[in-house]
Amino acid sequence: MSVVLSDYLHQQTTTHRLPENLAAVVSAIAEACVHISQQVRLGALNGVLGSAGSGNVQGEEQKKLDVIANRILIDALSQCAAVAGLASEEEDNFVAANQNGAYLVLFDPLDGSSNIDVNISIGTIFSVLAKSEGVLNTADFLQAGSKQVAAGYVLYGPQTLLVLTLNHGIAVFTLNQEGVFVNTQINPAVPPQTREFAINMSNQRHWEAPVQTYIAELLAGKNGVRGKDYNMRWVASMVAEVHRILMRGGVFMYPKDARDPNKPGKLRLMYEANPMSLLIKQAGGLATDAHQNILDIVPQGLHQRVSVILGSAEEVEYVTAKHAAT
Ligand code: AHM
Ligand code: MG
Repeated sequence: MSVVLSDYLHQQTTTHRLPENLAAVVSAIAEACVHISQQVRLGALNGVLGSAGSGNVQGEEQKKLDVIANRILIDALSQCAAVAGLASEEEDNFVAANQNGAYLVLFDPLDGSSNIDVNISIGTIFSVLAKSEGVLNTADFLQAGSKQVAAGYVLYGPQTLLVLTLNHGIAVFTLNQEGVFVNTQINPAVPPQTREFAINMSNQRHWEAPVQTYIAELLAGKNGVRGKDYNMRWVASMVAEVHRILMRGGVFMYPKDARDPNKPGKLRLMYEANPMSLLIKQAGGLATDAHQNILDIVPQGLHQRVSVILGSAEEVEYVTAKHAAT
């Protein structure tokens, strides 16, 4: 008999004492993502492609679907009594929800925005934290990734998949025709070694020396110090890249570069790097910012950016060690 998301959450409440109100938060996120998936699938038929004509707090152009997905998540999660507050890539400040809520949800409503209009995989990334007592403020959200009580993503690709961790392994669900997430895989494992890397090569001239050296070694293949040929992929959708790595290993990098000295990377710590790092850890992989484990970083701001190197543990250790040596 197939296990659907509500069965899985129920099992977790008994086997791992998952609090019922946390199960309710995860259900609300999943429900919202089913609605987002419907909008993504219809595309031009629903007039949802193209630019929204606005920008977000990070000065990035918003697509119509960025705005729609953000609204769907805020509306759905505000109605969930267990949610105290929300933080979104598309909102300057946190959004207060329910006074008695016990959890905070941080999300990138539609990651990989540059792929929306060209029908390539995109996704929603989410992170759930417990809220401490007292009046909600930004500091409540600034917890290290190791404190996450749940994290995951929904990939809108050839199939819509929910990939979830509650800190006890990973469960993968596939959205069926009836709009129900059905469990299709348990505990994917990232192999420690790999022959596949993902980096935006067009930024090569801006990289720091250790990344230059590392990628040159991979490109040298069998003839170089690594002694094996590597393959490369770049989807420009972090959700798709992380999913590929969870399924077959690899290393994904969006390193700090010299384009804007004020930005320590492109990706955001709280709702991109942290949830992905927890999933990768649960699958036996590793995620660092080239110096330390991403999950140990003490956050300074809701929209803080960070360098990201994640995936197969031995490969991530190799790149991180290269940075320590210089
Ligand atoms: P977004 O949140 O504005 O969509 O940006 C994040 C995305 C990631 O999904 C992806 O890894 C990266 O940006 C791609 O960047 P680039 O277009 O520089 O290759
Ligand atoms: Mg994003």
